[in-house]
Amino acid sequence: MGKLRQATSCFLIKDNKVLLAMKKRGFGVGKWNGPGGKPNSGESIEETAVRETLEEIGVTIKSFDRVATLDFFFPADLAKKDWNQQVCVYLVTDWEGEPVETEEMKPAWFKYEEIPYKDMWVDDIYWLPQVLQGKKLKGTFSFTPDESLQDFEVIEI
Ligand code: 8OG
Repeated sequence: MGKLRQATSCFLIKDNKVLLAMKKRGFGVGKWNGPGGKPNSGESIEETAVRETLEEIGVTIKSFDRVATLDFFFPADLAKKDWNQQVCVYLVTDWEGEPVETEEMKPAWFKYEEIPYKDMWVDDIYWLPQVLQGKKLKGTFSFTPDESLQDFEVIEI
């Protein structure tokens, strides 16, 4: 198997709250998530994280910490093949600008105990709480054809 295509997801943190943004179009539409996406050609994964966060919620990241590397695998039929990817997750504690709604996403702050996991990717509940507790993780998730979780492993690194 070749190297997984990479993508990013950034979570802004302030006063024990996390910024989630409702995805308004594309992959993951209708779910709360951190801003993120895929690299343009020649772009590093860190550059991607910064650009996508600016494009999607209007905020310029000043510093961030890579907190999780998550590999996602879907059933190998043609329709889903393209979905396999590695998502690099960052916590962001320093940025410039106020989060704003864009064509792509609508941001909102959530207390940790009020994170709407039922309106997020099904796997998020297995890693986001630990990441918010300060843990660094590596995870592998596989999905069934109807996009529920088939199997997963999350380890602290
Ligand atoms: O560029 P595009 O909008 O297609 O990128 C998809 C975004 O969704 C990208 O930020 C990575 C992120 N993402 C997945 N799968 C999962 C997942 O299972 N959980 C979370 N929280 N984000 C995911 O592609």
